[in-house]
Amino acid sequence: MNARFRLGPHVEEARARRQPIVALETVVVAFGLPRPANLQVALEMEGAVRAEGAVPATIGLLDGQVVIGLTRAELERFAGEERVVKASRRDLAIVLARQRIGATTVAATVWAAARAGIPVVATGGIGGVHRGAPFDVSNDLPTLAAEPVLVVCSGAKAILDLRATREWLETYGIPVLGWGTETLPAFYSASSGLPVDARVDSAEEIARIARIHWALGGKGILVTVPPPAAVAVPLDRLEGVIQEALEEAERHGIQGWEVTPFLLARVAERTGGESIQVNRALLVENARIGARIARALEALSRGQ
Ligand code: PSU
Ligand code: MN
Repeated sequence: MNARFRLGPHVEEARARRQPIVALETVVVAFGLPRPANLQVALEMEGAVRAEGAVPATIGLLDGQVVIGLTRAELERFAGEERVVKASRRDLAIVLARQRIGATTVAATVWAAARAGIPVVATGGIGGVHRGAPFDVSNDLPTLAAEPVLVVCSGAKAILDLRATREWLETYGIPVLGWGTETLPAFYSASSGLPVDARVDSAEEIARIARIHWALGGKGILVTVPPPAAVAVPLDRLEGVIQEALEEAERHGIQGWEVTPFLLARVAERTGGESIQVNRALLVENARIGARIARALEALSRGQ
């Protein structure tokens, strides 16, 4: 790592003590959730990581540096009124050169975590292949194919073409594991009906698979966790809402990086905030499971 990177004090300390670390992204904070829930959820995710004995490293771009482990005061800037740029990998140099505040997507977060030697990232739903636009593929996918990082998520966002996204992962050799499930979760819903590559039932088993995958030169791994049953919404109940949101995006000519935040906000509006409740719950749960996996990986590398 060079001067373009800065470790937060808690992450610096965690590294010195060889504590497990979980990286968290900031696009979900700045663009994925409304204020003030966004800051609360970000802090709850960090708390969930700590409660499982790991250290959170929330990543973002500030003052021309990639910050790995934002302090609370820094994190508040991503959640507040200041202008924040959505930064995927193509934006990194531009945002850093201009010293803007850049929230990192899953792609940019995975990329940064790989540079910092952090093997686990937790998020809500990854980006993927958009419906009706097979050329609109989130950079989350090729970055997962390029970096040896394990991402804990609830599948890809339900606004996407999940079948095409699932195929893409297969084509690029990214193992898709199901946490206590045989089918890929669909973000707000427990199941998309599409198969995962293997059901896994413990963090230790995931750590063993990940270690071998990386020893073989493999790159990204997805661990997919169904949203907590108490808040999950059946897939067919959301389909109409998603269709309406997609039509609205089309009518407004929404394109590029704005598509995902626009669709998420419309789904939230049309479900009367129900989708936000699911999103919140699954983000915190995924952070918690990410911490357990990070701990199991650390134990394996210590030979325990
Ligand atoms: N998970 C959530 N909400 C989000 C995201 C993930 O629960 O808003 C963000 C991630 O940062 C992901 C991005 O990388 O959505 C995908 O954006 P795009 O489709 O433009 O690549
Ligand atoms: Mn896109």
